[in-house]
Amino acid sequence: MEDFTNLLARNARQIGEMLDAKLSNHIESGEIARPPRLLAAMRHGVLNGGKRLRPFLVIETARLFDANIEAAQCVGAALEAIHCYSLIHDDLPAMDNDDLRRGKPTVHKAFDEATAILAGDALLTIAFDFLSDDKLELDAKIRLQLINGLARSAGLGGMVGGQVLDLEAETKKPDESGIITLEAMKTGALIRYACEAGAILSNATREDRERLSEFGAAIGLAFQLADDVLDVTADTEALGKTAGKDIAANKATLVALHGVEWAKHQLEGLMEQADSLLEPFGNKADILRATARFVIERKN
Ligand code: GRG
Repeated sequence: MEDFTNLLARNARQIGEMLDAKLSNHIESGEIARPPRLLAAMRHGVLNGGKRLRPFLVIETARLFDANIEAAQCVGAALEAIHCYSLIHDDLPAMDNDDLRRGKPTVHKAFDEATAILAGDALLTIAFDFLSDDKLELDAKIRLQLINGLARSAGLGGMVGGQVLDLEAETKKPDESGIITLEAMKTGALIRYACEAGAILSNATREDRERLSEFGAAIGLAFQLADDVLDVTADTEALGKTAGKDIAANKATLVALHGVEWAKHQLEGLMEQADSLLEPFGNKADILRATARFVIERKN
């Protein structure tokens, strides 16, 4: 297998190119004008060196079923647009109030707060533009399932709902199951969707779809747990965002509750769970296994 880091970097380049093309100053049919400052803020929030892990998961789960990779890349780009919007909004003074993202000034610092809010809004809508565009060749029923799945994982009962629970947790500490729910929603929902989307667009069986959704849930939880560990153990330069914020804010995380060693043990348990869910796919799932390992061991 090609070195995992190279694979991830190549995917990041390809997804970056798709997003770059979508965020050009070319006016698409149905649009009236593309205001340059808004477009520049969207580009700042998107084309700034993310890992593009969520699109990678869509593509690699789709590969299990020999699906059309161009369609998977398009679904991945839509998902990445939503992920980038969530980061722009999360960094705002009303939420995490952060100056640094991916090692660069956050969108509201480089532009202003109103522009950052609107750049996030327009990235959310552009995700649905990607998925509904007829340049994306997909069976209508599959397309609707993809759109519906994305809306539900990103919205009220998914990422946005999780962010609200996270904000509420600042004043009323949740118990362990509350923390797991909020993390499964805030961070886990999009990662889970990424894995399920690969199966949906491949028209996989219900069983395979559920299996990949469970795989996504396991690595989504691992992703957040690793993030909480990094907040304690890494420095700001390595992270590309402010380290130590959870402790400073006395935030309720599983790491705050049980400690770093417990979290590392849990991460290994989640890796085993991910491995066993991938078993029926044999060698075809090697890249997904490596992705789970990467999530657990990541340094930023
Ligand atoms: C504001 C609606 C709204 C939602 C925000 C995603 C999120 C919900 C908040 C982000 C808070 C945070 C830093 C959570 C930790 C997990 C996470 C999403 C890390 C960033 O994702 P990566 O590592 O980032 O995939 P890159 O930069 O590689 O894209």
